[in-house]
Amino acid sequence: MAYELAALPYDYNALEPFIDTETMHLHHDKHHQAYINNVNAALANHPALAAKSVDDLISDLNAIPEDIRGVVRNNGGGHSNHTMFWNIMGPANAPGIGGHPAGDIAKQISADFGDFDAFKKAFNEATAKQFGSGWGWLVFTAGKLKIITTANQDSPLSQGLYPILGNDVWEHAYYLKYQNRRPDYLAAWWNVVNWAEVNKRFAKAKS
Ligand code: MN3
Repeated sequence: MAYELAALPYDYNALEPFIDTETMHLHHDKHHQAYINNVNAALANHPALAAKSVDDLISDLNAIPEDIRGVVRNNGGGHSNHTMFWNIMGPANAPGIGGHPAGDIAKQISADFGDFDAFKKAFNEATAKQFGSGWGWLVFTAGKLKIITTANQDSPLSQGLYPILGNDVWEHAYYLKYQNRRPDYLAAWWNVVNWAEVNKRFAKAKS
């Protein structure tokens, strides 16, 4: 079964003014679609691998033949990461979007980082420093939340870590609106985080 691009769970303009409509069209319709096309092409002669969910696929890179492993890591990672990314965001100013987190994730953030502002600062600083293209992530390991970054489209899943949330700092994610001002993009992004979805992912990370 070839992977397919799901529609965004909101309108292309729903994240304005924090993420602009044109960026959302290019990012979802062109970049995410390209990752899907590339991983599908790599798996064309590997039906058993293609039958896995993309998250299962990239959770076990050693199961992938060496001649396609790099392509699958990059493009399967791209598909998984962007699927997560669209779903942990929501329409700006809608209830439960942006602002302060609620629920279990709010309590765990307070326990591990002191408060939400300290957590945001730590996440933004770590992610701003990711050299070149990559992602900033929140994971749960050894009973604690941890901020990590990865290069390229590498997923925490490939390290045995379930991503609770992640922000894309490839230039394609922000350059049209923010140009070289990655820290401004990082600061604005929190306005569109869907905390209900993040709480769901936190529950899964703990299970
Ligand atoms: Mn991207």
